Amino acid sequence: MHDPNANQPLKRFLTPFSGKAVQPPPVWLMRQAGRYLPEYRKIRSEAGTFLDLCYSPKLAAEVTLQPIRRYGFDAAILFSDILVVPDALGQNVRFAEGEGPRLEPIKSVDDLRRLTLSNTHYKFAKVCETVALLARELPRETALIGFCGAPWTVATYMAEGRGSTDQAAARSWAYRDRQGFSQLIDLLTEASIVYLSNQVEAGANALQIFDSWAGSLADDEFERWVIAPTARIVTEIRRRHPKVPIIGFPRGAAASLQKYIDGTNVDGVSCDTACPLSVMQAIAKTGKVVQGNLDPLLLVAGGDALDARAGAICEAMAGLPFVFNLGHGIVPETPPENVARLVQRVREKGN
Ligand code: 1CP
Repeated sequence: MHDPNANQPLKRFLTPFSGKAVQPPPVWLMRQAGRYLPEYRKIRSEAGTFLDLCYSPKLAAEVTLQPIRRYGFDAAILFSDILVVPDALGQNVRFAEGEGPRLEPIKSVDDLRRLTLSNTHYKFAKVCETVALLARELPRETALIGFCGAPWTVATYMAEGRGSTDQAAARSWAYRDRQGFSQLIDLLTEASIVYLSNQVEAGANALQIFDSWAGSLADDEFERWVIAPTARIVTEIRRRHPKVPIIGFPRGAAASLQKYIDGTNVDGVSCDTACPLSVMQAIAKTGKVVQGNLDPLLLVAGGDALDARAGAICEAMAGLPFVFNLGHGIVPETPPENVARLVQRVREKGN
């Protein structure tokens, strides 16, 4: 008998990237591994520092698998962090308990001299050991997403020395000394190409480039520091690995989304919570995959409001190449049972 699913890839997450809709849509959530899960907190408290956890393949693989076991997401995202790249390049990076990342700030080209691509080998290899373990251990139907931070977003942390609300240190450096700042961006671009290629070679099925602070730049600066380096990463990865889908997440840049897609040639975009559903529909109708965009705080609130919005997103995107996700990462206050409720809702509603 003819099986209508015979030509579907085994991993449902990958189907929208061939331009086809899947019903119900594949679902995974940014930061699906993390502090909202008690089993994560247990391993985190036993693992030493946060970066120790990122460089311990067995433990990092285990925390990647935890949300897959609980919820059966269609994709797992490698457990690591975007700040592994500056750490591997040689910048001093640490995660202060309850305060977020702290880095010894890079202020000028002189400070850049301490960072080199040849430093990265050992630490990138540790992360890729995690990828290889996951490629073996994940269920066959679950895709594995590798990732990096986009050069602009990683540079904001490197220049500021910590997370910031306005990315002032990086924006000012870029205005003051365009050439010097572009050396930092170029270094990060090259490191990201190596890092992502290594992840694919170790077994990642798709890649996501997190540009969490893309929304803080003026138009021309956005082209220079967000679009151009991302385009170069996409070109280089595609040349080496033409079949691996690449998703961009230019958070806060809904108004420039089409320009981002045209300029970078990514296979899909992750949309933040503020992105209108009409914009997501228009992009998906061009054949690009759209991912998004439930408010993570609605996942904390739960209840009927959660069901209603999840349903509305699924309805708006039905029949289009779409992956259900949040508009940003899960927050630690999220009740784990609300995540179960959401996955159930997407799978019922999207059917
Ligand atoms: O102690 C802890 O457990 C720290 C919490 C934590 C976790 C769970 C951090 C510190 N990073 C992570 C994991 C992480 N970070 C993943 C793993 C996979 C998953 O999603 O499950 C990913 C993809 C990231 C990406 C990341 N790190 C981004 C991009 C996405 C986003 O949230 O915007 C950014 C900006 C970071 C930096 C970072 N790392 C950690 C924190 C608290 C932050 C944000 C700092 C800030 O507020 O600016």
